[in-house]
Amino acid sequence: SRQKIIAAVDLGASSGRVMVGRVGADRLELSEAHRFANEPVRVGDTLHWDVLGLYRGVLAGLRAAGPVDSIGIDSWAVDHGLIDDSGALVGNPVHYRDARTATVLPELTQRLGAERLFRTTGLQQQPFNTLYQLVAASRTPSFAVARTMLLMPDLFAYWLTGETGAEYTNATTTQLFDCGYQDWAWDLIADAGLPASLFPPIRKPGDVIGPARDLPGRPNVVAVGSHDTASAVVGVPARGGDFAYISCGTWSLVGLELDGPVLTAEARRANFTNEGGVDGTIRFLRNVMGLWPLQECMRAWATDDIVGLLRAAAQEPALRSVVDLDDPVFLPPGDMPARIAEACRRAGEPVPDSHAAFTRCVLDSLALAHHRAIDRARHLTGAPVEVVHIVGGGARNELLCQLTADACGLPVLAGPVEATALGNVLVQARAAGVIQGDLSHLRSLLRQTQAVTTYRPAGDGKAWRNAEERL
Ligand code: LFR
Repeated sequence: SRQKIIAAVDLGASSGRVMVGRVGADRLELSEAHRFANEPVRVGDTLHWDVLGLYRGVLAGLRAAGPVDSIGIDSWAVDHGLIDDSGALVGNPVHYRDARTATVLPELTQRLGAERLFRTTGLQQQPFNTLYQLVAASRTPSFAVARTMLLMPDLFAYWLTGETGAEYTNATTTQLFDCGYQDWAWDLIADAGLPASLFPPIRKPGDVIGPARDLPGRPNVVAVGSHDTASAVVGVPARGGDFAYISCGTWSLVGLELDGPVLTAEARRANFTNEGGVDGTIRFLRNVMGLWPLQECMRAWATDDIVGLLRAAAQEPALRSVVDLDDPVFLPPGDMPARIAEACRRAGEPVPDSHAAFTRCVLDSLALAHHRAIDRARHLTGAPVEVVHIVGGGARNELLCQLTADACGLPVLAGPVEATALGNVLVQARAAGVIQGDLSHLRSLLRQTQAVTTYRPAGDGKAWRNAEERL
């Protein structure tokens, strides 16, 4: 039978991977060709991505993958490189957790108006939105020679193919894309003082970008949902429409798949975002702090024994200390245990006294935040939610999945862990013609081929309501 071999490059905030998918009408198998660390580098006051190191990992992975029919690239959103007339990188791309935009967000919001920003772009307010990053960059000397802004996956696609463009799903995360007109928000761009010429033409998931010039066989690079969360949502093995999803990794992206944006004042105040999904869907979601606080605690403790930590955390008393993980104090890197302890102190919660207690505090707080976001999403849209899908690395975290089921009072279906790579592969497979149909069809192939674990809610939710009150 007809089958394709497809490479998915998936770059996450803590690691990158190149996965190989084998896809046929009834077949979807994924294996890992290469995984590499993504380690940001602080130079002076600025936190950078090591983009050349990442590109080295991408190339090594694509070589390890062997002959493939096509390649798709996704990564975290909003970050970008600027290139000059000759195609050279202007400066080194900056990490979205860098502090350079701290004063730009309030300044621009004041100047452009929060309502206008939301009505036009549908986007949440985050200090790291590309809008604020570009305005900060525009005040540096090198900006004068910048000609084109390339979002991360588009930058790597450019290095592979020589073609420039902006993939749609990721472009919608910039806060510079008009969710009504479905093009760059030219008026906003002008009023922000940014040159229109910086923004390349939009391409859609499934579009062929061009052949990878330096790889054997010159396979085509194909646009996918290049925002990792867009690919992850494609990779949710949902049956029907009454589901909420949590794409859980460094972030938890918690929300619903909708047909159109929700641009109410209520949605804006709740800091929900309307991001563009594959096939014209809207990802109506909230950025919840995710596993980042735990990752940062582990970095501070110099341990990578996540299994041991989770086992110990499961033995800790439930809901002893909870913190509001939506608080932006948790956003930057740095001594996370100290910040959690301080948040507990301020809120009158017992300060965790062991690694296990800190871990439990983060997971209880995260499950609460998951519930809060799902509840808000339901309320803001009126949409029914019967089941919560958890995909991404967090789907492997049994304690978190159970706590989320308990906090939400809903069944949690966990998996696949590699939903992002699977969503990336599926969109390429469809572009290649080896599978057909809409998202529900792609998802039925996921349900046939990928393992999913069910967690039933335990308890009556009272303890969770009480903890919620304490926040
Ligand atoms: C997840 C993610 C989120 C985005 C954040 C920053 O990896 O892409 O969707 O808000 O990273 O880019």
